[in-house]
Amino acid sequence: MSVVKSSLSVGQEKKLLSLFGHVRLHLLYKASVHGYMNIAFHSRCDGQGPTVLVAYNKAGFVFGGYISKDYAQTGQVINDDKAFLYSITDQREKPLRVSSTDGQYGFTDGVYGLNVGVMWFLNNSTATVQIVAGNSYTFEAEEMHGNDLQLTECEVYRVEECVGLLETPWRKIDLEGYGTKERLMDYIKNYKPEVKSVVQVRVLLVGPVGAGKSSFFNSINSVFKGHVTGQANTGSAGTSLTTQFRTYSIKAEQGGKALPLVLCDTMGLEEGPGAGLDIDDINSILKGHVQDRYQFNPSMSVQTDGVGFRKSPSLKDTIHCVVYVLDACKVSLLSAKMVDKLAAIRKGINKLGVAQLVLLTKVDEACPLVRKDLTNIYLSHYIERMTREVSVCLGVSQSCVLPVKNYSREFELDVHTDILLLTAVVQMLRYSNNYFDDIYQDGEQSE
Ligand SMILES: Nc1nc2c(ncn2[C@@H]2O[C@H](COP(=O)(O)OP(=O)(O)O)[C@@H](O)[C@H]2O)c(=O)[nH]1
Ligand SMILES: [Mg+2]
Repeated sequence: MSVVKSSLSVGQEKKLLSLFGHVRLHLLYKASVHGYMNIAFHSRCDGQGPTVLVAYNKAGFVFGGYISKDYAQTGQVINDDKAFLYSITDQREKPLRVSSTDGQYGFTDGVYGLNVGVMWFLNNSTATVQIVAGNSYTFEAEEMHGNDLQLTECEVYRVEECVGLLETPWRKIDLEGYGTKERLMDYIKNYKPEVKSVVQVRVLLVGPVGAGKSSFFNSINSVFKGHVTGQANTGSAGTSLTTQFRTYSIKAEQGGKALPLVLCDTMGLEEGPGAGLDIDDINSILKGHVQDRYQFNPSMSVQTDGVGFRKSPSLKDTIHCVVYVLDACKVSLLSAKMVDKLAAIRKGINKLGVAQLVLLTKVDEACPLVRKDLTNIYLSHYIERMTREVSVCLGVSQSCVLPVKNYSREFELDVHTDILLLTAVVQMLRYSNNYFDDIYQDGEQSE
């Protein structure tokens, strides 16, 4: 997935946020990525509730409008007493904020961009802001945009109220104390696959670059090591840091027995054809053809005569559970191409009957209440909504979505982080058992 990032500087974001109460901004649309096209704009922004449009020009102005009502392409004038226009520049300490002249008018809900009467963004799918005579909002052009109507970028963010926490948790799990952590660790250590020929469950982690696949392995390894370690390379480069297929065993304790679990880390999924992991690569991995340290070639599928290709894999070499790894902050930004790619992968996996789960990472970055206290995770409206969005987007049930926080900058373990990570592993083992049950029932078990 190309990572869609906000163009707001820290200072600009701070000024923009100062126009609202306690909110967070969620990037929905970015012209340089999705195009200055009305279709792209509306497919991402319609029906999203309160949004703010953020336009940038060469003169250094960041300006646009907030509306509290949906874009819906009704062609109607929408009354919105909360709507306002704003402008931010380095020269001004405080943003300029302009409410509509009559205190009622919000915008005209047409097919092109944001139309606030006097200014029309994305009119005719262009980067030029159209100025229309009128007095729906009154301001000095020089103050609003420095008379520069040619946009260098245009973004729309959903404005989300950070309302408190849910009264009852959306999922019940015991996050309290070391007893829970010990119990989960014991379950994992003592787990035995239902099929005798398999000693270790092989879990494949797939997802966009930067979603936290390598970090998840490092985090699980850390929990069992007793301190934070970083065996697999992690980072924030735009393209895959991991170009090898790696299979990681984890020791239950220093020098001890390996856990009944192998985490398989791959190159990231990327949008375009011929980039990142493709569907044929995944099929080869699923069927057990790809060995540890196989070197992927991002522009070529797995070669059947290549080094590291296993010609006749058995059940123990195949993948028993596929885990889609997605960044909770980017769920709404998954491109249509990425969603299609995931759907195609899922279709192939459905045929094989392999267990499928979703790991939702970076919950700490996605919700400030969770960042403050990880035990808020099952009380967070936002995380609950993200798990729902992911389940709809991938076509899996919500119970298959496992929110976690990986270790990324800490030195020391934290018991709540551990419990979430271990809970995810336990689910992977349980789902793998379902898969083995199916195989067993199909009479394919040889021993
Ligand atoms: N805050 C936070 N950062 C994370 C989390 N998981 C991963 N990261 C960071 O995200 C970046 C990409 O992670 P990485 O594991 O390399 O992604 P991969 O490409 O899927 O293997 C790294 O800088 C990690 O430290 C998480 O749960 N919380
Ligand atoms: Mg990686």
